[in-house]
Amino acid sequence: MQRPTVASNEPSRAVLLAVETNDGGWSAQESLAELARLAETAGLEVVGEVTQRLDRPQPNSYLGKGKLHDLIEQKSSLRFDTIVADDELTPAQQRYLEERLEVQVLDRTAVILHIFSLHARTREGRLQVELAQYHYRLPRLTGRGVELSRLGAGINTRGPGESKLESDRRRIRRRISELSREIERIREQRSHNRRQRRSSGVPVIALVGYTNAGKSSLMNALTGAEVLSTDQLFATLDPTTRRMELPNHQQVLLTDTVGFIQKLPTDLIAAFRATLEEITEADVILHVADAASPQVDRQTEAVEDELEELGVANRPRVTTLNKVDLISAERASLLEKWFQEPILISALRGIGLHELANRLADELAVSFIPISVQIPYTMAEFVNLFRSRGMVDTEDHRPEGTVISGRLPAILLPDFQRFLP
Ligand SMILES: Nc1nc2c(ncn2[C@@H]2O[C@H](COP(=O)(O)OP(=O)(O)OP(=O)(O)O)[C@@H](O)[C@H]2O)c(=O)[nH]1
Ligand SMILES: [Mg+2]
Repeated sequence: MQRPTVASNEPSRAVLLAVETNDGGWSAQESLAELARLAETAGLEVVGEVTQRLDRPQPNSYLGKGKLHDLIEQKSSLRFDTIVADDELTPAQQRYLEERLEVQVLDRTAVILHIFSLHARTREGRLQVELAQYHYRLPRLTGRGVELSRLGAGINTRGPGESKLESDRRRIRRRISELSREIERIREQRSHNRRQRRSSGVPVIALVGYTNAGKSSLMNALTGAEVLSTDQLFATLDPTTRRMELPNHQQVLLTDTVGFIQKLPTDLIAAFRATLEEITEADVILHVADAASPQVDRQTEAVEDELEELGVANRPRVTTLNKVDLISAERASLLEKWFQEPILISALRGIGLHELANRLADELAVSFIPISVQIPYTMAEFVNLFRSRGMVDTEDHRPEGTVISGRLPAILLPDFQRFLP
């Protein structure tokens, strides 16, 4: 499924393309710098960049015709064999660029998918990436085949292009449904494991953050785990969970998983649904922001958008500003105002970790909501759930059922709503 030229030994020479839209978000320059890092992580050699100011990308050609003409002029001097657009290209844009420039045409999504395929370690991770790649490829499979099939239809024949295209499509659709079934099986296994973890009564804290913010480094610093942490985008794909003891001796589980990035297509997030459920079921979200990144504010917006998308924007949250060893005191105090009660840490140098652990303990305590419920004897499993996941103050056995007063993690409240007096 990989585009062979990306994976071959000679690195492809790539020119990056971006449209500056003035939408108040990332500047094209910043976004291109990030795309360059993505491209390099994917094994491409970046040999040039082109940006153009437009209201929006051209529907058929992405960049304007004049810019493309300039680019064609530069083909022999830059010797590029690949272009990478900073936005997801429509199949029509991709086809047009391929025909005009006669080079490999990639976009941000294709590059991210390629990195994912290089970094997936577990069977689940690999299946999810493969599924996302097929979803990406299916509408783009047309290529020249579309013209052939259109021509063929006109004179009522079935050209070789069409039948090949159709059989490729069928094969991909079949594989997509196989993969979806398999991933669903793994997802059930994962949610079974999660339920078991839950019934063990240990709260879960999920690390989230922009890619390269230092989630895995923090995981390692807090738990002694040995998750790979490197100066690369999307070093981590597969989730890892480790036990950790807070200063009040409370045991918690810490989960490290895939990072976020701006312009991450929803399809891609959907493919990682099973993995991201580790986040959606956490009691507390531990956001790691990279204080040393000049784009930390926009990176945080991208993270907020994803958390919103995952439906966990209101989950109890602790925010850390990582890599404070790299920033000045002035910048630190500025950032402290911008974020909500952040904890300044350095995962690498071990700064602020004790304060962080204390804050996590506090947050877990307040994320437990006081509640009194009456549970009928026919639904005794909820009594067990309360005992294992909540904190019971009093438990009383009455004719109508078990009356429990105590505190429950906010995330479990909906399950107990029906037992309110
Ligand atoms: N100076 C400094 N570097 C840090 C700190 N924490 C992490 N890093 C570096 O930042 C880079 C990224 O760290 P990771 O822990 O891999 O980041 P991540 O958030 O897990 O990234 P992905 O898994 O790729 O999304 C590595 O080179 C780390 O050594 C810190 O506190 N100070
Ligand atoms: Mg990581």
